[in-house]
Amino acid sequence: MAEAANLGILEWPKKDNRRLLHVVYRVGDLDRTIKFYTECFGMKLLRKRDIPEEKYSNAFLGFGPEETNFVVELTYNYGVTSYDIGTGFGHFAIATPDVYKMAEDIRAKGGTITREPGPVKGGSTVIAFVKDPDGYIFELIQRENTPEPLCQVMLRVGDLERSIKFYEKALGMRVVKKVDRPEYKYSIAMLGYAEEEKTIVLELTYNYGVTEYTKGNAYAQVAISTDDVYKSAEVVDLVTKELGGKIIRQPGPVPGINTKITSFVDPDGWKTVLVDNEDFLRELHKPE
Ligand SMILES: N[C@@H](CCC(=O)N[C@@H](CS)C(=O)NCC(=O)O)C(=O)O
Repeated sequence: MAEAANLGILEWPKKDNRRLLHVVYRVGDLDRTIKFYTECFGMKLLRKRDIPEEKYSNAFLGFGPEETNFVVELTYNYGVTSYDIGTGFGHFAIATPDVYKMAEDIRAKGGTITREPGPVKGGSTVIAFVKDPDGYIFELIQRENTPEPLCQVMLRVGDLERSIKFYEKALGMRVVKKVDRPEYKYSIAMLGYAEEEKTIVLELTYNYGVTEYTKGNAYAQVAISTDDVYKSAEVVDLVTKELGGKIIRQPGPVPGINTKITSFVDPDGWKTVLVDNEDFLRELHKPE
C-alpha cells in the first residue's frame, strides 16, 4: 500500500511545471562583476536588491527577462572580498555564434582567456574558457542563435550513474546528452527540461576514478521552479533515502517574503532549491 502511494508521488516531478530559474553564487565585489558580465559577455543587469538587516546584496544578470530566461544571482556579503571556489565546481557556459571573436573582444577589454578558442579535445565544437574577476570559469561555446545563451552549469560528481538517477527521479530531469571520452578519462551527462540547444542544462562531469571534490564556499545552488514545493519535497525525500543526499530546508514559506521553497543536497553535496512558481512571479513583479 505504502509502496503504491510512493509510486504515485514519484510521478509528480515529470508532471510538474519546472524550469531552471537561476544559479546563485558569491562574489567579492558586485560592481566589478556587473561591469565584467555586461561589457565582456553582453549580459543585462536585470535587478538588484540590498538586504542591510542580513548584511548582503544581490544582483541578477542574464540574457533575457527572468520570466523566460535562466539568470545568475550574484551574492555580495558585506565585507567579504574573496571566496574559495573549490575543485568540484566546473564552469558556467555562454553560447555565442563566434567564439573566436568573443574571446578576442574579452581579451581586448582586459579579461583573462584561460583556454584559447579551438575545437574541444576529442570533439569538434569550438570552445574557449574565460576567468571572471572572482576566478569562476565561463566556457564559451560556439552555437548559432539560441533563445538561451546562458546554457550550462557544470559540476563534477563522483558517480555519474548515481547522479543521473538522482536528477531524473528527484527532479524529473531528462538526460539530453551523454558523452564518454575514454581518451581523456571523463564522461559527461547533460540534464535538463528541454533540448540542449534551447535551454540551460546541468552538465555533470565524472573524471575516471575521482569520487570526491572540495566545495569551497563560493558556489551556492541552482533554483528550479515547481507548482508544489510540498509534493516536490516528498519525492526528494524518498529519492534521498535510496540514492543519498538530504533535505536541508523543509518545504514552507520563507519568513518575511512568504515565497514557498524547499532545498536539498544531492548525493555529492550539490545544493538545489525548489521555488513555488506563483510566489516566484509575485516576487518578480512586486514594487520595490
Ligand atoms: N577533467 C575535465 C573533464 C571535463 C572536460 O574535459 N570537459 C571538456 C569540455 S566538455 C573540456 O574542458 N575540454 C578541455 C579542452 O577541450 O581544452 C574536468 O574535470 O573539467
